[in-house]
Amino acid sequence: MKTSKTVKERVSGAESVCVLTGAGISAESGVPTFRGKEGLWKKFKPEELANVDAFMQNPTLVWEWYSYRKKVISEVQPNPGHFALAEMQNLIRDFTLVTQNVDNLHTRAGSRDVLELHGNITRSYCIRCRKPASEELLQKSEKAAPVCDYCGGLVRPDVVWFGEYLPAAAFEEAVDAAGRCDLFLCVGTSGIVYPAASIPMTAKEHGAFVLEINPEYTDLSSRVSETIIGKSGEILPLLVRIMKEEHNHESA
Ligand code: BJW
Ligand code: ZN
Repeated sequence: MKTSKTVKERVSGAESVCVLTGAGISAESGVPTFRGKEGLWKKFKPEELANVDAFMQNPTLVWEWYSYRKKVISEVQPNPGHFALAEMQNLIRDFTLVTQNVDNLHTRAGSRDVLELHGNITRSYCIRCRKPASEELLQKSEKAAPVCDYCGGLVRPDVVWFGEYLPAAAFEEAVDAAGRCDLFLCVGTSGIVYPAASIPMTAKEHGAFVLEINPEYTDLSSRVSETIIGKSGEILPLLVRIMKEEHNHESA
């Protein structure tokens, strides 16, 4: 890994770390990202499918799309990038993991208290009474959006679509953590979807070292402290190794 002395110093000396992940961290597990060459949304623009109007106009199309993605996600495993972040949580006194991903892979890798800004595809709820849909109802509804057992309303995936507010408590906690961390990691996100993309800048404005990890430069690259060009499944384990060395020094 080609890193500057500053990166090593900032990583090894970090006492409060906040991480923002995007679809790129799950790419090495086999979950397609949204945008770009291999992007999930080559045929449809994200804005066209991931909004409530699209769902109301064609619930079957949108539901089928989410059923397909749920199936993909259920068949893959967390990768070394997810596991490295789970390990990092045990090394750092004040650690916050914020994700835009809906795939549940951080939790499956052992991360605790993950702040899920865009929801979680494994859950669904009724648009009328807001009650969560039972596993039994979801099991038998692969093709068409089911109706709620309680009120007959349409059931939708528990994710955040364009034009919808992010879960307020999770977003506030993420902004707080960004404001107090000394190291902020921005991992596998194109940085074009707001308000999530504003969180690294909050960290920077409060004096954190903002380190981006991505195989390509992004909309955020010119505004972060440094970018490491590389895959998260390769770079994050190296950062954990640097943190562990520091840990061993301290306890020696
Ligand atoms: C690797 C890799 C490897 C590859 N290792 N990396 C301010 C300014 C402008 C616009 C707005 C603004 N505020 C709000 C907006 C509007 C809108 C928005 O941001 N639009 C932009 C597109 C311009 N935002 C919203 O509507 C948000 N809500 C909101 O603001 O509420 C307030 C409000 C209410 C009412 C009216 C108006 C405002 C909600 C946004 C919800 C986003 N939802 C989605 C879908 C979730 C459900 C689902 O999964 O289907 O979330 S869209 C999609 O994009 C998904 C993702 O979480 C999100 C971000 O994508 P991400 O993760 O960055 O993925 P990619 O594919 O873009 O990038 C992958 C990266 O990985 C690439 O860089 C690769 O290089 C890299 N990579 N392999 C590491 N191995
Ligand atoms: Zn209902």
